[in-house]
Amino acid sequence: MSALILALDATSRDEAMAIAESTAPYLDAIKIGYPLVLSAGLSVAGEIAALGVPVIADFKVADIPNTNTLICDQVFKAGCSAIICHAFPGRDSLLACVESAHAHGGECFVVCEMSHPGGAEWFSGGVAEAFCEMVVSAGADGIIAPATRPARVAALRAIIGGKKIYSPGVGAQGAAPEDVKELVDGVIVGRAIYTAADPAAAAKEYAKRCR
Ligand code: NUP
Repeated sequence: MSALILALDATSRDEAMAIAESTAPYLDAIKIGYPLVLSAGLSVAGEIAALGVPVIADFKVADIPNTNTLICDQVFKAGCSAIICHAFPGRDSLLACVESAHAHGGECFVVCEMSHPGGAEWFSGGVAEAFCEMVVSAGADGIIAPATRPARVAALRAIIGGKKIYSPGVGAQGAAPEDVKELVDGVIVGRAIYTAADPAAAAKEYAKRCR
């Protein structure tokens, strides 16, 4: 059983808000990122949060510690509840994100292995495991791990224990909720919901399949 998180990568504010409003009753969170924020502005985070749905900012933050702090502080001030960061810049950079998140009562998630085919080229060769160790030592709240490779999700779960796993790759990238719903805390679904003819009906169906 897992939560359902909509990846709202629509590129217009009005379209995004219409989808957010109609799907909100079936969602546990909405993930926003560059596609929406670069078109609609960061204020869209507050508008979505005002619907009563927690907002996860998928900015894959990957800079020096000071810049990471500046980015994360803006994200949380805008109304987001969680930030997604990269681990490869190092433990100090990740720690800056964790500290900003926790100072604002939010959460920090770390990309440990990506869901697309190329994600297996680099992340799968021991790198994801090293990132998971860093997640534990830096006190981050959870990881992003691929629904497209459930065996890898299980391997990473063994390292992070009870920390959260949010898992993209369901729908357009080919995985099904049933592939990972018992292994993860949240399934992330984007195009299969927001480009559906009836996004609310699609969200309702995915929510049922995550339970
Ligand atoms: O490994 C990752 N894979 C992935 O698809 C890490 C991510 N953050 N994502 C994001 O999840 C991706 O950027 C998109 O916002 C969402 C998946 O969307 P879709 O493939 O379901 O449309």
